[in-house]
Amino acid sequence: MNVHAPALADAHLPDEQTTVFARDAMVDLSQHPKRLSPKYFYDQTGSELFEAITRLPEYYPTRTELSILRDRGKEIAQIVPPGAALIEFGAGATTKVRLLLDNYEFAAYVPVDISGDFIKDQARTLRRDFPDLAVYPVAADFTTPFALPAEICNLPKVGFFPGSTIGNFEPHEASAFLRSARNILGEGALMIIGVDLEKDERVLHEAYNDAAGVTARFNLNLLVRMNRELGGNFDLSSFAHRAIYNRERHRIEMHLISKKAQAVRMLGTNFAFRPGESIHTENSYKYSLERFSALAHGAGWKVRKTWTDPAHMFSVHALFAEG
Ligand code: AVI
Repeated sequence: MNVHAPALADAHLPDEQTTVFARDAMVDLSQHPKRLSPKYFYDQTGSELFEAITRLPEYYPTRTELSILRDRGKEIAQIVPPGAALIEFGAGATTKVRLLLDNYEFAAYVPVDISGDFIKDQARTLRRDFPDLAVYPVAADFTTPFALPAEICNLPKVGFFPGSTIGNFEPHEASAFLRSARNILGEGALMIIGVDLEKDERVLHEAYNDAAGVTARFNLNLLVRMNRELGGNFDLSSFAHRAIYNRERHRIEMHLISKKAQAVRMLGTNFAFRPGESIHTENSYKYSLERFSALAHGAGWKVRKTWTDPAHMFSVHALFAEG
């Protein structure tokens, strides 16, 4: 029996996803130190807040990656084999993939995302704008093995994983993802991947502690979600957003810090917080070109080409799956 069933019924969303969220939250908030998975940032509000983050003056990754894809689009297109299928791992706004589709005639586009509805909508607009492009959406968790559509099995494959989403994986998870992507795409495939770079710590600090407080709202939205979906009673004014750069581990860490001693009740359980105690909500790893290249090599990829912006803020790599 699900012991949390009454609390979940109160939360009015007793579906399978909520049950998984409930289980993860219960386990992760019982750890020392407490933590929550960053995958739970992205409900409707969280996705909108993330889109707002990408437009912030302090948040350089999105516009820098876009500038690289725009400026180097032709060079990227030159190494793409003719008639290839473009497979995007996780599909957000279509802005980035359009830059590749504009520069090169791919035969097919395969967006892979857990949210089937989202990619179906996306497929509809891309089919309208690129009438010659075959679009085959795949609803799957791209971090685990999935099958590519049979229609593209004979086409050359180009993976696409922009946004430095790989930075939100622990290094061993990043390596496992690259290895799995290589298995899925197969020998001879290319992979275009965006990776955020190490840089001046003040720049990193500001990017994750923006003056308008959008990143703080994005972080605190996890508590809003637990209150709404899991019947929690987190008092938002009693937690503060904190993002720090951990130099030894090359990562920005996001935390929610309890401003006082307090007890929070959720799913029939009390969670005690000490003043200053943290819930660790996200890591965003920053790579040097050398460390990323070593990671890719270890997962069976060869770095064929790397592009950065003039200020070396962000990098885009073309990886090749050698036999
Ligand atoms: C999605 N991901 C690459 C973002 C990042 O920069 O790590 C998520 C984010 N967290 C805070 N701001 C943006």
